[in-house]
Amino acid sequence: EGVIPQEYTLIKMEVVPPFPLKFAHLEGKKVYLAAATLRPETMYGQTNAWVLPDGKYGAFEINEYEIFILTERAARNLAFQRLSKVPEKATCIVELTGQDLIGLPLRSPLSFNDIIYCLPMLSVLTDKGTGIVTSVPSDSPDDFMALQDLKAKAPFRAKFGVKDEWVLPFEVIPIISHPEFGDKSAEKICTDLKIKSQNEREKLDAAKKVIYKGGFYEGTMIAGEYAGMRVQDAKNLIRHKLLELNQAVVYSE
Ligand code: A2H
Repeated sequence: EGVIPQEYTLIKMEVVPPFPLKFAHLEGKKVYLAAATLRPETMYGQTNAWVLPDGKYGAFEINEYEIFILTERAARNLAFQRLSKVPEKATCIVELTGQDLIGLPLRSPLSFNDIIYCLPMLSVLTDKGTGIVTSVPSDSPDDFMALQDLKAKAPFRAKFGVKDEWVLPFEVIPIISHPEFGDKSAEKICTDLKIKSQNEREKLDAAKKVIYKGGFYEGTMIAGEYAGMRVQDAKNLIRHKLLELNQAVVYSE
């Protein structure tokens, strides 16, 4: 854990009913995967959600009618940020693994794709954020390489029970244009750095630094309501709109 608190936006990715057997009894409630992001302005380009297959997750009561799926650690932090049914106490209704979540159909705010799916990524950390990540392969090298791995490697899909139709139809959606890297900046830098898979941690960290800075300071929105606006100006407008519409909540750790 860092010394400087990190403020994330938690995107409420709604699990589309009918629910799987493990939490079928939650039918009638709104169940969300709560994905932690620092880039709310990229939500137009979501193609899937990521979980760690071996990770431990739970379904936690946020209030009378809303359930968040995330790590217990994140649920406890949320409870102390006034987001729990029982004040200052995280109540887990169902214990889940990442594998249980793979294949869930999701409806996520701002996403151009109406339905997206929950998929495995091996670099998801369960001691950071919520352990749920929303995937924007146009602008995140990690997301791009993890999606690429699943698309290119049928045995990798099979290992985690991932169906072709959860992955293959989903293309990179250009949402931000960058003077140096174009409108699929993550793909461009992964190609430039000759990154071969999601396991090349050092190269991906280098890629991430370049993209994160570039996209934020020099990028222009080319999709959505704020197309034409600089990313640094659009970011807070989009964030506030998501919060105002209750499609996202603030989370710090
Ligand atoms: B970002 P920081 Cl488009 N494990 O959101 C691994 N990665 C995680 C995570 C976890 N438990 N929780 C959050 N993240 C990711 C969008 C995005 C992100 C784009 C570009 C860059 C980027 C879409 N994925 O992050 O270590 C989330 O991915 C680059 C840093 O707290 C979150 O924002 O700085 C970011 O890492 C938070 O990482």
